[in-house]
Amino acid sequence: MKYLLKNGTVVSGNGTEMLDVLIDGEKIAETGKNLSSDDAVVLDVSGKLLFPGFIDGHTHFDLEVAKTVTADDFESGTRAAILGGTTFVIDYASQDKGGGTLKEGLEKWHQKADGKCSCDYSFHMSVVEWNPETEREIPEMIREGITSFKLYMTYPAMMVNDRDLYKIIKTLGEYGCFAGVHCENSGVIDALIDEAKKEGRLGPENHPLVRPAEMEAEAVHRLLVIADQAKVPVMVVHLTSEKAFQEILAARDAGQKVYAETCPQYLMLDDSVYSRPDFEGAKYVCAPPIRKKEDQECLWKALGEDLIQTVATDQCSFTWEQKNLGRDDFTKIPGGLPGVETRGTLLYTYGVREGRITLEQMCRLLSENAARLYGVYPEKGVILPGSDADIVVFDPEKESVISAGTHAYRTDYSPYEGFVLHGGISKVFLRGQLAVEDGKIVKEKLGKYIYRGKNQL
Ligand code: DUC
Ligand code: ZN
Repeated sequence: MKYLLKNGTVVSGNGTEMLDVLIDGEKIAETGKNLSSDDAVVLDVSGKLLFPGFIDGHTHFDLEVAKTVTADDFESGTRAAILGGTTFVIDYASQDKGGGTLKEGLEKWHQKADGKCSCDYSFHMSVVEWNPETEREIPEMIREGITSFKLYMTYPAMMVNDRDLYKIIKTLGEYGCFAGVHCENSGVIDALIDEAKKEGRLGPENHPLVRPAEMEAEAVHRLLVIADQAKVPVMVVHLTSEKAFQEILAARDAGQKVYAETCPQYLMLDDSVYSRPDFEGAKYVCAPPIRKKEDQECLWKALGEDLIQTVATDQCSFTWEQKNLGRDDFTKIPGGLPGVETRGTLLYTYGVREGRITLEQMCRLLSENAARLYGVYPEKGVILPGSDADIVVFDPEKESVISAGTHAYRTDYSPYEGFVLHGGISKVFLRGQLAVEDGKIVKEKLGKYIYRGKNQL
């Protein structure tokens, strides 16, 4: 099937240009002025922005958290993703603690995802235990297209100690791979939780108090010292706070390569959400927590100065009933928020339109940088001849209001209820197939597993 998109504005990481785009089969065949074709379906996209399909490098679909499972699995989650212009998600597969292998983790995640996805998908691999067998499995993972890994400095079921953190980071570096790391100081957080419980402070307003920004910054600092010793680049995932950001800047000033990712919830919301009445704060419980207004402003400024490489979602959704599992004890509230459906439109409305970032930066943050980092550039992340025809036709004039009544998630609330959006997704092409039209999925389950190469950023 061929499509010719006429008169759109193609956005890339380094400019915008009015160009026609010819799609032939799964690929972009040509871009240029005044293109014509005898056998293509011609679509007039004047006034629209054409972005390379958005890439979300941080999702959790069908994940067990706090004795329950996320409301959205790969089926509903990737439907929401493609409706939001995301054509490629990278979810976190995981090894099980207590003798699990990486291979078993990968098989488990393929079972969760294969045949269910409406956008392309891949996995990072969470390494939660390090032993000679795990080490031997790293090249096997690379052959399976997994070139990025995840490490946790918190959560007893997932975290690795500093010795293993160093060993894993160093080994990954030997293979040209890197890890994204969840940075929070586990021990002090546990102690602060003990204090809160002893004092009978059990409501969600205590969640940000037991996971303070200082304990994120401490873990970021420690991670970066360890990665420096290993002489390997590393990524801080879901960066939330100015204090942690300062640690990244200091390491970069000293010559270290450090990547950073933040998420829409840390840009759009502040910690007053935890004090909302009637247990509403539970909806916003996630780790690390949502921070203060000053942190929010720091993160926006960092995006505008190209000091954060990507905005991913950390999508991890729960229903209100699931959040109520922690009614009597905030530490039992399953942590996480939905996000894949509105990442692009929120970043456009509150980033580009507010003058905080440019269109080119939006393209780099949502698409191009992630494609380079996660080893799929230039197949993905750019609109160029030979690239996958993953294209978001974005209408800058469309207006809407976020509401749980209309969203695609299986959650019965939205953390962004009532937020106004300027700009919306008109069409989405996934490898040349029209998957979304007028805000509706017209072809589903087109997604395929993507074997990734190595980081090029
Ligand atoms: N944080 C969350 O809030 N949920 C899932 C994983 C994570 O790190
Ligand atoms: Zn996460």
